[in-house]
Amino acid sequence: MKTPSTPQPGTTPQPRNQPRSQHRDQHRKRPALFSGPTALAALAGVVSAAVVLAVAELIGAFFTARATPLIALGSTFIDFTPPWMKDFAIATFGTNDKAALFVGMGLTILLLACVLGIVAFRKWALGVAGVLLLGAVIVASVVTRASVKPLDAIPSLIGTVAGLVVLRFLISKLWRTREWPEVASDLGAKEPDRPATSRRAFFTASGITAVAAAAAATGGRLLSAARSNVAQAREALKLPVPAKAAAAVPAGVQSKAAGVTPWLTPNKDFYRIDTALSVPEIDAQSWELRIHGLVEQEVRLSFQDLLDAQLIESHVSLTCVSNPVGGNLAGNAKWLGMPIRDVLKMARPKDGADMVLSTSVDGFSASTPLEVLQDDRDAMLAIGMNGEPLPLEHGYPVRMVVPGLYGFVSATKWVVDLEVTRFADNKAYWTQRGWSERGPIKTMARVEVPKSFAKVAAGKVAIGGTAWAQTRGITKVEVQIDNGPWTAAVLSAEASVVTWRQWSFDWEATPGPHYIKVRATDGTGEVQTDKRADPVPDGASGWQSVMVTVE
Ligand SMILES: Nc1nc2c(c(=O)[nH]1)N[C@H]1C(S)=C(S)[C@@H](COP(=O)(O)O)O[C@H]1N2
Ligand SMILES: [Mo]
Repeated sequence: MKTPSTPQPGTTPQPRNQPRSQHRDQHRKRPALFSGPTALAALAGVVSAAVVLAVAELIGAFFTARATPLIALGSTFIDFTPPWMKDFAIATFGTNDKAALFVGMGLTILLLACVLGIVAFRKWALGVAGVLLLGAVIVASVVTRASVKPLDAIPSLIGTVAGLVVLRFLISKLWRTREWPEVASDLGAKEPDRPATSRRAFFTASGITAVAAAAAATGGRLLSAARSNVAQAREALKLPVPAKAAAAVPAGVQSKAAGVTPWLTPNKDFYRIDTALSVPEIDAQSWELRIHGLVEQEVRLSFQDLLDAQLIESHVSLTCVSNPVGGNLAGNAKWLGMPIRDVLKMARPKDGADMVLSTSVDGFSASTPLEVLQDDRDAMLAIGMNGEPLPLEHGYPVRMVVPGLYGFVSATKWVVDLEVTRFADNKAYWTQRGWSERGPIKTMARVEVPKSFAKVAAGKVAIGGTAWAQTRGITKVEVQIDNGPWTAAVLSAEASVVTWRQWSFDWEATPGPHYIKVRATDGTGEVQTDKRADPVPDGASGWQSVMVTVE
């Protein structure tokens, strides 16, 4: 029975009828915070949790499981992310949002493990129930991932059992620790036949288990990496020569201002945004794209079909809807692929269809207007990026690239399914989470040099940056210093209306604080709006303003 009024962490339950004086006595003898039974029970919980994850990781390597517990839990969490939280995560952590998620998850698991350890120490059955509940949550999140087989639950199941065994082993040591006679006489009575033990023995057992868990996790990781040959297959892949080469890039596409981002984004610097906590590894040989739905003829394409098709190559800038004004979630690359138009010609969409829902192997989906995939903007099923096979994190072996639309409604990576359908009948991944169903890219101009809050020397200062309005093109960029007149910047050469365009502006800077504002005009003559909008639901807008100090 528990003390009725003052439950004390670090002490064991006392009989209600104990005299008051003894109660106070007990209080004085309370073991230190980090070495008392409660703290050690928490430690036992943490070690057991590590065992759950490590064993699942190791077993998962033998299964080539698609989702181990951490990945599955994180992915499920991401799927429940409301738009404001995605927006907040990207605004706060940028493309490190996944690392932040892992840290957050790690802390949550740590806390839960401590609590479960303490509960198990005080009331074993309750602790077991808690662990089983958690195991069920893990298994549920594993088996509900896209393209996961029921057998993928086995690593998590075995991990949970292993964790329980370790928890019982460690907790039973605590029950019998002779440094706490009051524990030994109360909880220790659960195991009357077993000999007393010591705190030291507990620490040794915990330490050995923790080291074993770390070794199992590392071994699992290494084994998974060794068993996956997708990266090698990608390295070995020779891209075919396109039937239609990319238009030559004119001289002078790069901004004259030093420090502006390269016009062509190298693959390794290309921003990455997706919901995938572990990059899907798809074997190109077994990859297949199914085109179905409102079509006369269902079509299946193999990777070889793509290699054999009439491929085109073109420079296209991608932009993320989550990009804030002045942000860097945009990139420009040379893509190689098969026009989606040609694929749709084989399938022959039926009347009434107005959308293609593309789905990735891991369950992301995008809704793209059918006519956008059929017009002459050359939307493609891309297999190459800047002369290389797609990097794994950018969609290997096949992704969509659709000029003029934000990625969330068009740029499906690891794409495996195209369903010809109607906006009225189907909603894509982010649309279900509060973002819009369509996403044409808004006209945007960005100042890249000088940087916000930079200190620059008085005299001639080169301002420069990038602007984009894919499919409409950029025809003018203007700069405003403080409240002066809007003045035209020097535009760099334009490669095409589907690539971004850089600019520069020579400024005679005078000492003091100054604000630099920029705005672009697109090919239809429309000036970029100054109306501020957040990324949610269909993209940020407004003019970027950069404060600099001239000395
Ligand atoms: N499978 C999959 N494809 C995806 C996404 C995703 O989460 N999963 N995100 C989309 C979004 S929001 C953007 S902006 C682009 C980014 O492509 P990148 O990472 O190659 O730059 O991919 C799109 N394709
Ligand atoms: Mo995006």
